[in-house]
Amino acid sequence: MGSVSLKTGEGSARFRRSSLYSQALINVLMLLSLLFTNLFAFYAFTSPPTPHLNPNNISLISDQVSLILREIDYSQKKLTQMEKQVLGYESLDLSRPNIAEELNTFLHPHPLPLGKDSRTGITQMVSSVAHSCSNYLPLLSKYMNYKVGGACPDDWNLAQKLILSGCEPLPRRRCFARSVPKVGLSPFPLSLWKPVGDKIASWNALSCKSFDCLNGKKLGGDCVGCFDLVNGIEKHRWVRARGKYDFVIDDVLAMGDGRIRIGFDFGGASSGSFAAWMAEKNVTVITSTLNVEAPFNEFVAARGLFPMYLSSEQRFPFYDGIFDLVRASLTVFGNRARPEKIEFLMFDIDRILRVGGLFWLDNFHCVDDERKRSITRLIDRFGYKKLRWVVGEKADSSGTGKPQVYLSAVLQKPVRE
Ligand SMILES: *[C@@H]1O[C@H](CO)[C@@H](O)[C@H](O)[C@H]1NC(C)=O
Ligand SMILES: CC(=O)N[C@H]1CO[C@H](CO)[C@@H](O)[C@@H]1O
Repeated sequence: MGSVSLKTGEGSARFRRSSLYSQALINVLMLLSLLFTNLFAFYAFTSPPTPHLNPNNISLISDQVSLILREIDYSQKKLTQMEKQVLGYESLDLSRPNIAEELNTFLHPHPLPLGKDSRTGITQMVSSVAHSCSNYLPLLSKYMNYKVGGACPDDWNLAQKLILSGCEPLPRRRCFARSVPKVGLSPFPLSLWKPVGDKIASWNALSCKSFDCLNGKKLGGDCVGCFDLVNGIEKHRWVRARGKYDFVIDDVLAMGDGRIRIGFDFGGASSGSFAAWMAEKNVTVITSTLNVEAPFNEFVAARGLFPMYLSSEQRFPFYDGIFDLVRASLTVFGNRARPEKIEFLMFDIDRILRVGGLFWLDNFHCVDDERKRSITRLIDRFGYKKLRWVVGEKADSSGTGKPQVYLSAVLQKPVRE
């Protein structure tokens, strides 16, 4: 693991985990470099002592010492360089040609006008950009190439591509976003289940141009006809169980002793129906969703609910221990996600849940038995109280005929020392 330092501004450094191989390689390099410099020093200082030391000898020794120091310095630089290459990223080099001026301006640190702040000790304000952005510098520069104070380019596809590549948060801040007149918004709580008109979103970058079109598509595992608020499955989901893996909201709320007031719905692609049901129970739920292939965020907002545009790769932007409930759907973990990825998420979910709060793992799809065992082991490590735990096979919805293993659970966060 290494940290990245940007030439301008400190990155909100997130680490791509290096493979065991590259980690081992770095260790070996480090060891070799240490060994060589030490041998060199050993040789230099143990060469036969001279009986008659004169000024010439002394200058010779000092020459040798500075040679050694130069050598050490050189190997250290070389090592850092190699480490960066092995880890797959370089510093964000803003001196490269064709870098958008606005990117430079954004990342330039701004000294505090009154000098050092006595409470925090900081002397300058620094804007951040993720270290992964450095792998996509030409794209990022294209994204940052806009007229300050003018209209933002209509390039959400580009922005989302950067975000999904780990370049998050994005640094664009000084242009006017496209404004879409939101025609036909309904008052709350009528808005929760009232069909949303196509006019509330911009469809430019999308292949579908209406919600009707989207309803005919399978958008991620969690959204099948999810924009159909009248006849879609979401009209019954979480209130009427389709099988033993589906828990109903009333049951889960009862497990929270009537103290479930705020929640976080962390799904892959969501039109906000879980939050809508919860709103009817007077529970405020934030829905995290990207806009992959559909205007999910606009749709959730049009229902009078709180959408959050967030990829699953970043640490949740919430303080510790604040949520009464977190629901995570199957899609967020991804069928073939590495175990570490699930661990990153679990720890973060644990962090934002309050003691006594509930984690609702909703229809987690285990690709195989090993995945089921590893998620079970992981959950056990957190010491949650298993209020509900249902695991077993059900017919595959994708139509391969092979039964798939699913896990649904409601878990209560324990007091921890
Ligand atoms: C939600 O809050 C309103 C206003 O306080 C109240 O009238 C209503 O009964 C509450 N609904 C539920 C399900 O608790
Ligand atoms: C180790 C070394 O270089 N010793 C030299 C020190 O200086 C005297 C006189 O100049 C030489 O005779 C030694 O060889």
